[in-house]
Amino acid sequence: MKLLSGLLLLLVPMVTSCYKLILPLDCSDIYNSDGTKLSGVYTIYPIGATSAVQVYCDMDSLGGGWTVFQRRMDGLVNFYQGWDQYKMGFGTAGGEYWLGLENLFHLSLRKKYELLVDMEDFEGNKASARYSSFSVGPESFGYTLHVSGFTDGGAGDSLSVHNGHKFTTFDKDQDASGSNCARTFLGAFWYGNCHSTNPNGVYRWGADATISDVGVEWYTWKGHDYSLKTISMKIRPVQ
Ligand SMILES: [Ca+2]
Repeated sequence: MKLLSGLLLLLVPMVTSCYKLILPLDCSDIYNSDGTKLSGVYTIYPIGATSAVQVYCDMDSLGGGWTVFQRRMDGLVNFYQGWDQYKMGFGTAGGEYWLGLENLFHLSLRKKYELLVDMEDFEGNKASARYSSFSVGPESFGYTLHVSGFTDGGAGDSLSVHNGHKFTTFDKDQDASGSNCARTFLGAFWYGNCHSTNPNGVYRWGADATISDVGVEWYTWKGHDYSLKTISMKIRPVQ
């Protein structure tokens, strides 16, 4: 027993120091290994050592450790982008951005994730929607969305109807509509025929019934005429 406890005394610090050398796959790895647990921009490695990408980590909501993969907040980034941009990601981690479908696919391969969608209107109200399971399939299957297990945080469920759909951009139509939903509603998403939420739509400052359906929308909270002030989609490994 003395030998065993001696070995453990040697091994525990070694294992702990090695752990810090492992590149973080997502924000939960950073949350679990880093002493500081502040929300902000961090570097993660979703596809290995050469895949460094900056993301915003939400270390506050519901215990923290969330990797934000989509974020709208001020309209400074144009989200009407094509397939290559949605595949590889665009924008800036300190502001508005899309992490990229290829990164989401690789994260989905490595861990089981839950999803949190946080949103805010221009009157200061906040709401959220949580899903106990989230993953994205490979490009060969159109980066199909798999989402289930809704829990209401006041926003209602506008995403479950998008479950099982492929991703569509203005230059790649994989939706369930006769037209191209990305072109019609000026966004890019896992459109069906066409949407209950359009988080990558046009940033257009609140309510306007004259340009319905094209805004940054979450139908079950604010309808199709209201474009949100902020929305962010974030994932965390299931415990
Ligand atoms: Ca179509």
